Amino acid sequence: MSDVSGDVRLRTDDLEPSYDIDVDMTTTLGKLEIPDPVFTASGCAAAGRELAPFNDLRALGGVVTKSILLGPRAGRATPRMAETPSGMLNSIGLQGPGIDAFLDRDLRWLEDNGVRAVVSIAGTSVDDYSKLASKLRGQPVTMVEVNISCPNVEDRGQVFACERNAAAAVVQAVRRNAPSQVPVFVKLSPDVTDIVDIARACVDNGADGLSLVNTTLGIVIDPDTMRPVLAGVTGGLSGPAIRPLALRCVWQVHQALPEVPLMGIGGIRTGLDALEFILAGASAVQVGTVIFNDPSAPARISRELRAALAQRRIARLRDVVGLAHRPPELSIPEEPDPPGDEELVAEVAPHRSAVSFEEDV
Ligand code: FUM
Repeated sequence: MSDVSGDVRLRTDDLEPSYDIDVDMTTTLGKLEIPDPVFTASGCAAAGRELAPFNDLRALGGVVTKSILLGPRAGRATPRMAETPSGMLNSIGLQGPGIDAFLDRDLRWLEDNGVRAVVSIAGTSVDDYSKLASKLRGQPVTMVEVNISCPNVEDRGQVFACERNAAAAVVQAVRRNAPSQVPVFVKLSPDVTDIVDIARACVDNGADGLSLVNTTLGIVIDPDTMRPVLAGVTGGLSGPAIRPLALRCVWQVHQALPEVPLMGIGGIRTGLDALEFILAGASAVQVGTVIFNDPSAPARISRELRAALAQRRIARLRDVVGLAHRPPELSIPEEPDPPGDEELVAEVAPHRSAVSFEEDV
């Protein structure tokens, strides 16, 4: 699947820091301080085990597990994946072993290996979500991600993320039943007219943060069979093809709700892609589709992001969250000077960095 992650991968060697800056990659997600902003995205590596040979999972922000339902589920009929230009379409249909088996086997493995677990839950009713959230009490869970945006459900009415009251009801139920100290993030769909409206409904009803975005609904037709390629006909489009769409969602939600922590998701395959999401307002990113092409991508992207920040003389990741929203007249120089006595950008407050930088150089 060469095309899935794009063919121009930025090599780590190209981004070796040329400035002697020890970048602090710590990020804040709700009440949590996380040492690294790169997470694996739900659905691209089950519960993370397969990625362990390729990444130090403990060093990543965390592993977002494949969305889990109350009971086991076989998912949709095959074929359920198709390659597309710069992306792929999936219609897995929330296949999984059910919450009890997941807790016994997968969550235990993550705990035993010291990996921060972000447990993604999905259901077909508000009651499903309540029960799933209750099941997480007393479990080694770092965060909960509430997946209300899977496009591969039988009934579009079950895409709770497409309607503000439905989204609000699920979030309320999860927040009431989930362990109180565990941040609840809600994963939204880009397939809405006004994502800020849905984001606001989630936050007003107890979401601690938002994951932006899930896949967007697509279709591929085989010109030989003259039929849809996927047995389920439609599927969720992911990969670099949707990056500008996902970035736009992060931008809009950060602009409207700047205090709300966001995880950016959508076609991230390099450290510079991740940096775009951070600059748009994400405090962390999730890496998904690229893993099919490069299973070591999460660790590589983290290294590349660190190097990209060092090259820009940014000492703390958190200082550039949302920095692209500053007025254009406060631009930083395109080519930073070589290291010298200048103050680091990151020694001033976020969103004011550019001002001081300009004044200082
Ligand atoms: O079909 C699936 O299992 C996909 C889930 C999702 O995109 O949330």
